[in-house]
Amino acid sequence: MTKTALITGATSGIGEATAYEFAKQGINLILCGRRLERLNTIHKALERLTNVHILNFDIRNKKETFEAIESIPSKFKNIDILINNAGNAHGLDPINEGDTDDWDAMMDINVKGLLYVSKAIIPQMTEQKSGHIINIGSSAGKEVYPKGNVYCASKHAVLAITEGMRIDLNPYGIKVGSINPGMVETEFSQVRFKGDAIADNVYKGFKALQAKDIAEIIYFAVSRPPHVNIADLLVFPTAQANSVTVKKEF
Ligand code: NDP
Ligand code: 8X3
Repeated sequence: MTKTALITGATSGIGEATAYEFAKQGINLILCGRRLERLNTIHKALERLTNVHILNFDIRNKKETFEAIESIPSKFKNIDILINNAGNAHGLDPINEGDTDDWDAMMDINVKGLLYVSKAIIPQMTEQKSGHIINIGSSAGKEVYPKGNVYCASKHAVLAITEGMRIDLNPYGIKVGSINPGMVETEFSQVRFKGDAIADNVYKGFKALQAKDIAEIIYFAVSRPPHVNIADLLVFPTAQANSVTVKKEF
């Protein structure tokens, strides 16, 4: 039976690559993000391969989030797969110099936004007694690195929420897992450094993971047989050993 997936943060990076990977596999798609133009472009590119519905909302906004998910047309209403991917780092500063707007953004988007989207979708999964939720965490959710403080906290929270979901949704046969990448070359650093030139150097001197690498892993996770749940997966580029050890060659 054809499955339907809702992907947050589908306008770039890992979310966009996952949309392409899922479309190739014929999975129906609900694609979410704030940048409407990008959603329209991706919609156009993928509608030849599968059914696509776009939802344009900010996951920081609780009301917008619930209304957007409520508005999903009946053809897409049965969501089998939820990919909680939307998120970013904002800033890289020692805790004593951190910007409270950055802290708000990371906790609001990476943690609370993920919870709002999940809250809106889980009831139909519990009713159907099936479903699959994948939360995109990070190596930063397993290890704190210098100046990573609040971003690392938000991703540690994603891991705790994933484990809590897996326990609480266990009676309903719902799979819950997290995929935790190390450095992936996306718009992530442009957002973190607010377009500053420093972002251009983050992935220089080594081969970082690409969004497609993570998308393929996400598809692997959702295509396992019913009795198999990838609960927690950590993936680094070969050049990276942990958050601070990266073999660079110039
Ligand atoms: P990108 O910046 O390329 O993508 C981030 C996505 O999140 C965009 O589609 C963006 O869409 C969406 N998003 C951000 N804020 C909001 C918001 N308030 N409301 C709705 N959507 C939002 O980065 P990545 O693809 O790298 O990041 C995807 C996930 O992977 C994040 O959770 C990130 O923390 C995680 N990750 C990334 C790593 C990396 O090194 N790149 C490593 C480990 C984890 P739009 O702006 O259109 O709303
Ligand atoms: C992103 C990984 O190490 O760039 O989650 O913060 S890192």
